Amino acid sequence: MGLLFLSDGERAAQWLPALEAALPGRDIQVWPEAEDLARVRYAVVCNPPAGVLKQCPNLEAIFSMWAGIDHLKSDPERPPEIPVVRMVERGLSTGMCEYVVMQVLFHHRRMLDYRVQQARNEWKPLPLIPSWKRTVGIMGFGELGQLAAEKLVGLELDVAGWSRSPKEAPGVTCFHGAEGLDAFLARSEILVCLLPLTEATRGVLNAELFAKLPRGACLINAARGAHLVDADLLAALDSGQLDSASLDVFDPEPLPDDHAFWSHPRIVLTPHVAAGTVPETASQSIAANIARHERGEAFDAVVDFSLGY
Ligand code: NDP
Ligand code: OXD
Repeated sequence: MGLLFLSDGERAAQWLPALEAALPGRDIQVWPEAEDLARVRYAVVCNPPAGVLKQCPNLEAIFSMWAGIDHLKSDPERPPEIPVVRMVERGLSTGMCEYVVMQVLFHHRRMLDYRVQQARNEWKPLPLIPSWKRTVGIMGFGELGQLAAEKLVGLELDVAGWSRSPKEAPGVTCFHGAEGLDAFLARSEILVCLLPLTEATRGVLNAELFAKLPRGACLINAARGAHLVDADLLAALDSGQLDSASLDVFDPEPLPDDHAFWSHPRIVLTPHVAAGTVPETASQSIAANIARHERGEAFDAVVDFSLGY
């Protein structure tokens, strides 16, 4: 009994050698060439085509190729009783740490202002704030948020994290829940969103939240486009409540050609590339999780659908 690789697009060529190396001797079938869905115990999925998973009578777990699970919406018939495992793996984590550190330093060191000055041939050093006096808030202090925070603490930035449940992390001031949000926002000069997209977090980056940040704060959104109310960001940039933003994710993607974000002078934009799953390390993570399950232990990183992540 084996594994089904179920994806849209051309991913199989990259993934198959990685899965075979991590799971030697396993029977691996690739959709749509799969011959016998009764042999499938585990499915590795990305935007799964509707109705395929329910045809696997012996399925024990669904591994999402991504950390976010919103792509599972493509299959409304996914069997709800089968556990879904989020992607947690070294390639994704290191990619996100790089992106967060890069963008935080970009804003901390006022690179947007220097770009404007360069365009004017203007030689003008701006005040330099020591890193320990720069406050950074990580909204969504989970797998990726905690790893990114660790790197920022290593750069001596003054880091806080906000999560649903209480957390502790060395060198980080931790806040949680609705009761901790205002104090967390009030001290976040650079706000990084790494929340999952759920009913509770959709549209959370809005005018009311921006008003609670220190004036002139910067926003970094590397989570999902639907966390952000686009018009509220534009208004906050226009009013000066926000100084600038780095956006990696959009709703919809690709960002439409005529969207105001493309040409906004205070927005730095990337096409959903903050981090990407690396098939080699992701396959090792899937293999370790399958081994855990086959020893009779619980899977790591199982999605709690009552919370939506
Ligand atoms: P985790 O599930 O590990 O962490 C999520 C964090 O958000 C947890 O700290 C959780 O709290 C917190 N959280 C969830 N809901 C709430 C809420 N209502 N209020 C307060 N805190 C909340 O996820 P990951 O760190 O692995 O990934 C986060 C997201 O990053 C993904 O869902 C995905 O959308 C995005 N992503 C984007 C990528 C890109 O390239 N742009 C790449 C990879 C991921 P608690 O700890 O209490 O559970
Ligand atoms: C993810 C992503 O969720 O790449 O893994 O966005």
